[in-house]
Amino acid sequence: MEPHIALLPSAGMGHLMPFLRLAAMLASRNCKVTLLTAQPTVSAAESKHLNSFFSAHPHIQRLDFQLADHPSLSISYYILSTTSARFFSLITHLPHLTLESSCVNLKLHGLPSFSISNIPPPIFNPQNLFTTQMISNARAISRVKGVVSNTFHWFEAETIEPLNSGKTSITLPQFLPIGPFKHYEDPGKCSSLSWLDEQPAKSVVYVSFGSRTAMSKDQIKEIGEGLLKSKQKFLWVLKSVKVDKAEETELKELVGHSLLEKIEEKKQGIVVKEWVKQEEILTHHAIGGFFSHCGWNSTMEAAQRGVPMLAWTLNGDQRFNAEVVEKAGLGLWPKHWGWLGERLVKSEEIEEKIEELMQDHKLRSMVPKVGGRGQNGLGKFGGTSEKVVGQLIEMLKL
Ligand code: BUP
Repeated sequence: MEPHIALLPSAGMGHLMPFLRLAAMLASRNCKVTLLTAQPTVSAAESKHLNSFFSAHPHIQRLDFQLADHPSLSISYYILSTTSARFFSLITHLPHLTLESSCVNLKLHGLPSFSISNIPPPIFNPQNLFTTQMISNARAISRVKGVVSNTFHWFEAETIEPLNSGKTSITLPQFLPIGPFKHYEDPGKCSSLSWLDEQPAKSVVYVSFGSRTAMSKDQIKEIGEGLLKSKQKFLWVLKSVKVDKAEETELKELVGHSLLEKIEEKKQGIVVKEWVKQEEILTHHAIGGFFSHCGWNSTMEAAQRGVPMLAWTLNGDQRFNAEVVEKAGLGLWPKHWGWLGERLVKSEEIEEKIEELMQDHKLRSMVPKVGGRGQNGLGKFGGTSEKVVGQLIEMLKL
């Protein structure tokens, strides 16, 4: 008998998207899937995505879950980790760590070492709400049966192997890398794709810093000027508000009148502020590079398509993710740009790195290898991730 799997995503697009992909993946392998949808959702974008997902997947059951309810404890729990294996491995150890910002490196038994400067600053403050919640979640990890993750063995072997070796200083559940997640059918085409259709192959930089990043006007101006100076074509998705709220600011106000006029006049690129179909954009033949905040979903979307990345890590797990990108040969990471708001990154610095992203032969020859490895992971016969999916489904039947 096939297993019946209930999935419960937490709030935020960066969490919801991988859960929808996992739901579609398991349902396509004859599992019965129920998606518990926490109510109320935090944004209109989430409700819209859920509605279109359920109409495209009528065989997946929807169950609204009021946040005050408590699930039964008599069932087996698995976690879908929505970050890199590298950052997850740090989180698992948080309840047992005393972090000193004066140290350079952190060495946890059995795991590769971490640079202290890559750890998000709130983690050094035990009173911070984000930190207390992470520590409480980390304590619960030992009670789950397995940790499903949108990564693949080749991409993060140096972390995945020790996590499953039993040699870490704490006992951890099995880590199950089953990525890169494929995108599920979502009918309709977004307007920026028509502009891309007119551009030459691999000529356009796609610029997006995720759904939760609001930048200062000065920084937006430097990015715009830097893109123009680089002489590369660009498609720039710009957000002005944090945490998935509806975008109300006019584009002109967001970018600034004179910069927007300059962009329109030069016909070098387009700027949009609405939600785009990022996966379709990254698949488009005109895309030659991705200037990104290195959110883990975005990273995996670029990795599976072999799109070179320029990482600008703004907060959270992003520096850990960028380390993975850099080590795998998927992209560039100017570490000295710092966390968001730490300093103003000037247009000349952006220009220089965009040129390197689009023209560096060594980088551009390495990246297709990463894409090939990602595709192979989910190959029907012998793919490392495909084998783990089979193993997971067997575990779920028990
Ligand atoms: Br913006 C945007 N369209 O316009 P990450 C994002 N996405 O499809 P985040 C779109 O949202 P955290 C848009 O493809 C990815 O699947 C994108 O997740 C999609 O970043 C997802 O990359 C964004 O993990 O989350 O949302 O900043 O802050 O948790 O890293």
